Amino acid sequence: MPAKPIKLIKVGSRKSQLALIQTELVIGHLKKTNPDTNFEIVSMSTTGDNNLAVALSKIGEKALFTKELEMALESKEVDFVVHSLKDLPTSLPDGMVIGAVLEREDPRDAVVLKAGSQAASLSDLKAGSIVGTSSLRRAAQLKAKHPGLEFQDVRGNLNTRLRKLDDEEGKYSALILAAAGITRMGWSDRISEFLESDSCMHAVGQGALGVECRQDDTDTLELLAVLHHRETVLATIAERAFMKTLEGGCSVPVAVTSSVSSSGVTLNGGVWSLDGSKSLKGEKTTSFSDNHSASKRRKSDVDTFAAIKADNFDQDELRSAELVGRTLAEELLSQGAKSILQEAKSLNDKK
Ligand code: DPM
Repeated sequence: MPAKPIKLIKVGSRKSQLALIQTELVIGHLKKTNPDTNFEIVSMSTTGDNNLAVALSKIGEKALFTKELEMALESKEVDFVVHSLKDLPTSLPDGMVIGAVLEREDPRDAVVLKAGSQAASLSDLKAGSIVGTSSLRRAAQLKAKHPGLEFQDVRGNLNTRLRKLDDEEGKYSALILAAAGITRMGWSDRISEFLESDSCMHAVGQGALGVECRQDDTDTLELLAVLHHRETVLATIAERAFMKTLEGGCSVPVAVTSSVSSSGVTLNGGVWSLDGSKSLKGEKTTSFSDNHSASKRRKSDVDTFAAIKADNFDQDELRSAELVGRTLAEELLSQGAKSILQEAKSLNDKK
């Protein structure tokens, strides 16, 4: 009997160790249910990887870590691409969708101290200590909480950053990083403190993996759909709808936390000025039983929510999640969020 033909799927990934670990993780899940399929990783560098000297928030391109990979998708060089969901803009290029959002790791930010540090947390650091982060979101929130500390850019992939931190001659006393990335690298023993939402809310989508593919590639969408994690999908749709309505990107301080219960989605979100002195925060809950008629769209449009396509879940629930994000953003905009964000944007451009 002739052997069953082996199907080959090509998977795009950035070249960093973390990106490759995340890509292997997704492939590992898919291999379990698709034993007759081979997966080949096609890795490439992106604009974000190639501009390490320039502050992340100043490269000025939203698709910083995704553009080259999306071109490979478009030309069918690859069938899907694995990303950290927080690096995926809330609007994708025409024809692209997020076909899977995997169960979220701990979404919190974490403090990593210089090797051998006597401190146990940010509060223990001496006034004037330098904390490395290129995230305006982290710096803005933490400046307000720790006025004695100095926040400075640090670039490079996680391996480079840890090396810069531990360098005895180096200037950094601590780094703020996503717990999820540190954990996936196997370095969770380096985490000294987890930041709770009262000191630093996390980024939109943080801790979740998103898989991008072509919207019309029904075979790949079907392959990926089993990876979708319902609660993570609902939470990240709410967060991404919030960001999208605020028109935020990585050049403005926007942060969230969210939770999903059996009855609905709750979103906390805020915007900050760059120095953290001004902020607007709010909380909103929507119930799955709410009547969605007001936001009903034509059937043909109903299938993506902040670029996430999850046909295997109740679309009314996804609509609820999108609504909570949009409504909270509209509420903050009506209270003056726009001027805080515009000021942050223009100050950051001038820096
Ligand atoms: C985005 C930000 C950062 C990354 C901005 C932010 C952090 C940049 C920095 C949008 N992407 O969070 O406010 O600290 O200098 C990134 C990391 C991960 C995905 C690393 C990290 C791993 C965690 C995950 C970089 N993208 O945040 O420590 O998968 O969610």
